[in-house]
Amino acid sequence: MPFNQPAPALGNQYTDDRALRSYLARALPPDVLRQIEPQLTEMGQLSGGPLYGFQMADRLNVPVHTPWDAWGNRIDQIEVSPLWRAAEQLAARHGLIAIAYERANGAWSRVHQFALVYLFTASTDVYNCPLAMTDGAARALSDSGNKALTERALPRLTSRDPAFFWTSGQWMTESTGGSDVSQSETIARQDGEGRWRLYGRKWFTSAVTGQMALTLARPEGNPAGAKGLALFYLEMRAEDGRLDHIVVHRLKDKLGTRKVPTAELTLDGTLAIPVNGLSDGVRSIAPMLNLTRTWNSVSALGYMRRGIALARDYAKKRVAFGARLADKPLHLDTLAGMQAELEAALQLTFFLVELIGREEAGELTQGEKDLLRLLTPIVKLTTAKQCVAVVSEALECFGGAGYVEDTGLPALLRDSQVFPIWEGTTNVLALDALRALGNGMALATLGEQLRELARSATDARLRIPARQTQDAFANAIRTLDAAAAKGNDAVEAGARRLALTLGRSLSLALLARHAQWAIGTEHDERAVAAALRFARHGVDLTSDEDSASSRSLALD
Ligand code: MFK
Repeated sequence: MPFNQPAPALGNQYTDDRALRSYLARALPPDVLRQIEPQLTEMGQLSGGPLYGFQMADRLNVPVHTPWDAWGNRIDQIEVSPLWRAAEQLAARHGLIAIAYERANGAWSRVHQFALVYLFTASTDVYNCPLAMTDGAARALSDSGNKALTERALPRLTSRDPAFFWTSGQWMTESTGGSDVSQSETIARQDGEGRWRLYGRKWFTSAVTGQMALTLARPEGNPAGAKGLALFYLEMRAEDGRLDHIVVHRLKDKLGTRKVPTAELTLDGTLAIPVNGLSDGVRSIAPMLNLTRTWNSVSALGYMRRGIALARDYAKKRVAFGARLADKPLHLDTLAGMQAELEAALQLTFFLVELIGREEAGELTQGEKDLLRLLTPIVKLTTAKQCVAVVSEALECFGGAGYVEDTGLPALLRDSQVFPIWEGTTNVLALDALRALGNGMALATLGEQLRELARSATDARLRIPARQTQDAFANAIRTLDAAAAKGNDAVEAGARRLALTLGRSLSLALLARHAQWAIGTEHDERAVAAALRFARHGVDLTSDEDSASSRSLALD
């Protein structure tokens, strides 16, 4: 027999995940952890066992769009892959949306939900996409105060019964662009009976298999720009079961997320109901955007973890140059760097998740609300960038095998590349973070938070990283002030560096706080090693690049 490299395998993705378990042990009240741990263990077993096997077997399946039936009727039937069909059932049964709305564990319910999502996500080929939008729709409807729509849709969006469960689309992107939503061309017009009907082309309607969608449209006669858009609720199918004046043109041929049926479609008189008045649709859809961005962050964590879990297992099996990779100092050094990024991202993302849970439980101060608004784009853009880098490194850990499709590894990288794009690119979110600075309350609260976190890291080894977070924050403020003195171009040019500096500084401060807890409570030094390593990767990206010289460098 010729020699074959051993394939990587996964164990229980919850019990094997020290960083997640340690975080939950610190953050959650013990009775909450005791109560939810069996669900986490079950999801970890599913995710690393049968679902992972299913995913590999389902690898080549993609959604199929059948526009016409044999008799010439327009049907626009979309068949998703077997894995996706199973994922929908599992998501409902495990309460991946429901948990957040049942709120059985009060403010901790979001941590409960997103810990399960983190375990679920990398084994279900981006089924997190329709789930994110479903959660976002449930939240936007709840926030809207529209009692009739909430009563109609919320029980379905939050159901644990797969037969009753609905998923929702979020249709914002038009061919005028995914970022500048204000240019949307879809028109809302009242018919003879006073019902609103939508006319326009939606260009990136992910998860078109949902039963409903929230979408933006401009009521006829409204002014141009974002303010003139309104948020509408629509159901995909009319009472006869046919698509309601919706024509699906085609599914996108995308770099990754190939299981996601992302469609181009035309609305040609689709019935719709205004969610919250006839203007200010961007403001009304913002709760949905903020939640889907949080799903994006949690999913980025899930993909990082998957890449590392596979690379670790392989390192223990693969022998090269006379020893296992797990015994090679340079390979270990590489894996340690990846793990440090994951641990920092995990602390950061779940800090955001805790804020959302406390917001929904009515526990946030105004300063914390402003902080939540600021951190949502920052956490999304920070973790998305980390994910692409870590997953790319994970593929490299397999050498050529990481570049071969039927290992399943290349799909991980292709799917990861959606995270910095979906729900707002890095630059668009960096600009959103600038807007969220508002009157300065968010930055003041962040500064106070960083100081408190630094004070909690008392171990001598953690003093340097703790100091580093303080210095980076101070430097970020100085750079922002200096840019503001130069004008808007300078502020805008530095927005990404500012956002990443704030994101990485807070990650490090949270990781240092956690490391202090882990040495004291678990007698485990590994979070300290993660903090020191992450600190060496750098947290301060500020610089006062000259925007005029950037312009000539970029374009000539
Ligand atoms: C997983 C499978 C994926 C498959 C492939 C997907 C590929 C990608 C497909 C896509 O196209 S994803 C792209 C999705 N699009 C976005 O995420 C939108 C990105 N753009 C933004 O986020 C812009 O910042 C935004 C459209 C929101 C800005 O629009 P405007 O027209 O400049 O609005 P403006 O004036 O900033 O905000 C209007 C109101 O909303 C303001 O409130 P007021 O009316 O009270 O002043 C804002 O404060 C509020 N607002 C905006 N963003 C908010 C927000 N409020 C809370 N949170 C936010 N994030």
